[in-house]
Formats: sequence, structure tokens, C-alpha cells
Amino acid sequence: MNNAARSLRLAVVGHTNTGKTSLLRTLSRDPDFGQVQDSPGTTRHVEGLRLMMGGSAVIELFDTPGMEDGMALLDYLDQLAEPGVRLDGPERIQRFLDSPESHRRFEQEARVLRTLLECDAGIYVIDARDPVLGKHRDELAVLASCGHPLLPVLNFTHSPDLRIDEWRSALSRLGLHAVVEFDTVAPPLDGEDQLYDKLALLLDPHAPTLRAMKRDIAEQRQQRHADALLLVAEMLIDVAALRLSTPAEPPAMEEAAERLRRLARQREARGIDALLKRYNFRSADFPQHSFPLQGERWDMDLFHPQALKDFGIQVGKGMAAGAMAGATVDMFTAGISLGAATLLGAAAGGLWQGADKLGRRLLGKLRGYQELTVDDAVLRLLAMRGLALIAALERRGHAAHGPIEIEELIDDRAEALRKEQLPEPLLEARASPEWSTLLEEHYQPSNRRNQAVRKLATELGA
Ligand SMILES: Nc1nc2c(ncn2[C@@H]2O[C@H](COP(=O)(O)OP(=O)(O)OP(=O)(O)O)[C@@H](O)[C@H]2O)c(=O)[nH]1
Ligand SMILES: [Mg+2]
Repeated sequence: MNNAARSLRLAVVGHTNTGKTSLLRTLSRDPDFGQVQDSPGTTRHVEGLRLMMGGSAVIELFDTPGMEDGMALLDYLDQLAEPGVRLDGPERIQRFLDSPESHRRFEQEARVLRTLLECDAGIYVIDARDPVLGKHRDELAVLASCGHPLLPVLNFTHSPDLRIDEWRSALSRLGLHAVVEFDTVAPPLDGEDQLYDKLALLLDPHAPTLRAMKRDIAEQRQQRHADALLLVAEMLIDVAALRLSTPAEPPAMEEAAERLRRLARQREARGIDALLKRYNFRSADFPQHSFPLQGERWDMDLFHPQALKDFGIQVGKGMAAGAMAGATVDMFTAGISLGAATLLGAAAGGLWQGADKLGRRLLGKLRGYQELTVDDAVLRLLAMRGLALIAALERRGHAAHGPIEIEELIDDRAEALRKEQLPEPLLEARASPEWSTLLEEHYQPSNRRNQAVRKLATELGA
């Protein structure tokens, strides 16, 4: 079979507990692949996964058990040597695999070596915090005997106290000059690119596949980002357009404000779930977001003044505390006179998809009703939290276990969202209650709404 027709096979090998299984999780974006634990000997069997491109498997990765006793193995290989018989590396390894010890004492190691022999190359995963010891050198000597290219991956590079230089120099003494720095929990943005570029250098016949893979990954990344911005924009339009009518008396208004908050919180929770799903993470990875719905934690609650302050949003006069927190009596309909309402209904009739509804709403207001919408400050928070979550998901590896942490955004875009006028599509949504999917009785799908969502997504991504 020629190289173009079959997929590239890579064995992920290395000392135990260095993050081999984690690397496979991150490269495949599958948080459920294999078993990961902070203890040696977690992976006991070889397990493969396929990386797909355009519907076909182009790369097969094989996870292997960790090597534990490279020194003893190298000694044993030496013992197997016969005087006067000179075997090359792969022959020596084959002799070992044919020996009884490969099914006993060195069973794990034999699994690793068999897999590497069957593959085109090995990715040698290193915990870059470890000192370079004899056991590592011996392990590498045995792996190199298989006669396939080896690409060392220095893992854990996000941790303190690294020994990168020590490793690089030890590796080059063994003839391994191409090295990738990686972290499976917080991968560098160009980590995968580096990996595929360097593999392409080592595996010339597969270079076109590896370069195509790299391009595909970049495209997928862009597509995910664009989709994520659309998800945030959809959520914002839904909440900005949300509008509840209520009799203009305190108990009724408070009840309506509570309903408004509940609808907005639920919408945020749905938006967050959709984002997590789009990035292949689980709801459990972001446990914070489910709490505010149960009122257990204030710091993530969309309507708590502290949550706004955490994101540097000024809590203005509009953001009333207490029962009405986060709900604003709509300035547009409040205080409008009968004459103005009639005029407006006539003049703006063509402009408003929901002209009848607007007319009815205005009439309602005149009979002592008011309309509540979500406060600007809350929309700002919703937008910033959405963008902050996207940023966190894009930095997170699929091997991470800890809860997703979102950080306050500090770029120009965030500064604009914090202080400047709300993006225009949001202002339009505010005046278009029929755009909110949150109240079925008002919602009307329209091109105008879809355009606003796309425009908002573009602005958020700028
Ligand atoms: N901070 C950090 N932790 C990591 C990284 N890679 C792996 N870990 C953690 O290190 C531990 C071991 O990871 P595994 O992926 O199980 O390592 P392994 O090499 O497959 O281990 P064995 O199968 O036992 O040989 C787990 O607790 C991982 O969460 C990394 O890049 N950064
Ligand atoms: Mg493992």
C-alpha cells in the first residue's frame, strides 16, 4: 500500500505519567479518551484513535502504557546479545519481543515496542519538570533502536520549574534535534502547528498529509470561533429584545422583574451549554454556571451588582438594586402620551414588524401598564462573559480536569463593551420585542433579526 492511501500511524510513547493519554485527548479534542490519572501505570493497553479530515481517517494515534524500567530493559537487551552476532536495532528489539520476558517482566514495555515497530514514527512525551535521568536515556536508547523517527514533546510547559534546556541538550546528544514544547492542559496556541510541522520534517513522505492536517485544524479553529460568536450574539439579541408588560404597581412589577431575570439567566445557561458543546467540553467542566439558577452563588449571577463590578462594569443609576435589580422600565414606552403614541404608530408602522403589537403595548401602557427590559449593564456583562468564556475555551486543552476559569477581558473590544454605547444591533433588538425567542407569544422569525445577529457577531469578533 502506498503512503498516500493509508493513514499515518503514530505511537505515543514515553515514561509513565508524563501525559501521553492527555496528549491524545487534547489532539483529538476528546475529553473522554482513555484514562488519565496522576499516578504511574494508568494506561495498561494500547488504544488507538483516528484523526479525521474531510470524512476520512488520515492519522492514527496509538496510546501506549508508560515505560517504567528502561534501565533493566536495556540490560536485558544486552544479555540477549550473542557473541559474534551483530544485530541492528530493530533486530535486537525483535529478538526481545520473541523472548519469554516480553510476556512476563517486560510485558508493558513489549506492548510499547511492538506498537512503535508497527507505526511510522513515535511521539516521545516528556514531563519537562523531571530531571534527565539514566532511566530516561536508557528508555530513549531502547525506543530509538526501533529504527523509526522519534519526536520528543516536552509536556507540562505551563508549570513552574521546568528543565527545558537540560532536556533539549540531552535530546540533541541522542540525535533528537526537533523538539516540540506543549502542555496538554493549556496548550500553546501554535502547539499543534509545531507538532505537525516537525513531524513533516521527520516524515517526508507524509509531509503533504501533515500540512493538510495543519490547515484543516486552522480552518476548524476559525469555524469554531465564528460559530461561537454567533451563539453569543443570538443569546444577546434574545435577552436585549426581551420585554415584559406589567401593571405599574410594585408587587406586580417585582414579579415581572423576577420573571425577566429568570428568563435571562436561563438563556445565559443555555448559551453557555451551547458554547461548551461547540468546543467539545462538558457542562461539568464549567460547574459555576449552573449555580446562579439555584441562587446558591452570587458571583456568577447575571443580576448581582458584584458580578458587574467583577467585569469592571459601572453600575449606573439605571441598575436598581433589590427587587427590580437589572430590570429597567422601558424609556421608550414609559411616559409616552396618547397623541405621540398614535403618531408613532402611524409613522413607524412600516418600520415595525410588530406594529400591531406595538400599538397594543402602547395602549396597555396608557391603561397603567409598564414594560420591563433587561438593563444595559446586564447586557454588557452578558456580552463580556460570553467573550471571556470563548477565550477560556480556546486556551483549554481537552485533557484539563479543573473547572474552566473565566478571566476579565482586558482588550479594546472589552473596553468598548464596558463603557461605550451598546452595539447597534443590540439597540435595535431593544426596540424589537418580536426578536426575542424567550417569549413564544411575541417571537417572529425575520431576516432583519438574522442580519442583526450576524452583524453583532461580527462586531463582537472585531
Ligand atoms: N498541568 C499539567 N498536567 C498534565 C499535563 N499532562 C498531563 N497532566 C496530568 O498528569 C497526570 C498524568 O497524565 P496521563 O495522561 O494519565 O499520563 P500518561 O503518560 O498517560 O500516564 P500512564 O498511562 O500512567 O503512563 C494526570 O494527572 C494529568 O492530568 C500537562 O501538560 N500539564
Ligand atoms: Mg496513559
